[in-house]
Amino acid sequence: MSLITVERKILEKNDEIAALNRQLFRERKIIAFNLVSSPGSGKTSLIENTIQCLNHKIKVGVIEGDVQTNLDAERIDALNVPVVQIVTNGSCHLDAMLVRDAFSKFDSHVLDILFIENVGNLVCPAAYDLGERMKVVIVSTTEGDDKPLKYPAMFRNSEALIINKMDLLSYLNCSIAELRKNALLINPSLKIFEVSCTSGEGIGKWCKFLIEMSNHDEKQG
Ligand SMILES: Nc1nc2c(ncn2[C@@H]2O[C@H](COP(=O)(O)OP(=O)(O)O)[C@@H](O)[C@H]2O)c(=O)[nH]1
Ligand SMILES: [Mg+2]
Repeated sequence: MSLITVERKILEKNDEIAALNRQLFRERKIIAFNLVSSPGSGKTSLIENTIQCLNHKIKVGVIEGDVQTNLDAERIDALNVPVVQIVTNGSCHLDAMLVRDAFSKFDSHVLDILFIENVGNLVCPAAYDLGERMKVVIVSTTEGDDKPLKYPAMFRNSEALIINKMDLLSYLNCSIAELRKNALLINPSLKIFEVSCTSGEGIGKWCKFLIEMSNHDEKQG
């Protein structure tokens, strides 16, 4: 019983800080995306492709979350984009406090979009609000079409789904129709993008969506 109480307290504290993060992002007119997926599905590749596609027309900042190493931050830094690496030292997800501390290291007044790359797994990050505008779940074709059914919380809590590694589809036993059907069964309002970070297919459509979101926010003031 006490374990359950401790866990609830941790989540309550997290939600309090997440609400403050959300308020701060809104005040600074920054759209924050929490990118969640299993390891290797292409979160960092998607961020790299997006940065190149947006070509500094929209100012991007990145928070990288990993259990160990700053390898992903080095990839983003190579593109001359501000990046802060969080090393969780074993924890399987980011939390709102870690994001608050990482965000304080940016010159946040010059950012339009903040990508937060969460630790790779389809379970723990689903439970933690970071103050993001939306979670974006990435699934690659190599993972199969059943993942939405096996990890429903992640798909329920996300607003967009990126299906990555479309270039490999012909080698795999993965049905995009089935994957879409399973995802929409869990969350009928998911916006779905099919992309390949290797060929660049679909990245333009995804970036158009980001630009529209950003323009919409500008108009709302
Ligand atoms: N064939 C193919 N490989 C990809 C694609 N996107 C990413 N990869 C590869 O998948 C591996 C993991 O990608 P990464 O972006 O590091 O995944 P993360 O762990 O989710 O950040 C790397 O070797 C990438 O080059 C893709 O669209 N097609
Ligand atoms: Mg990565």
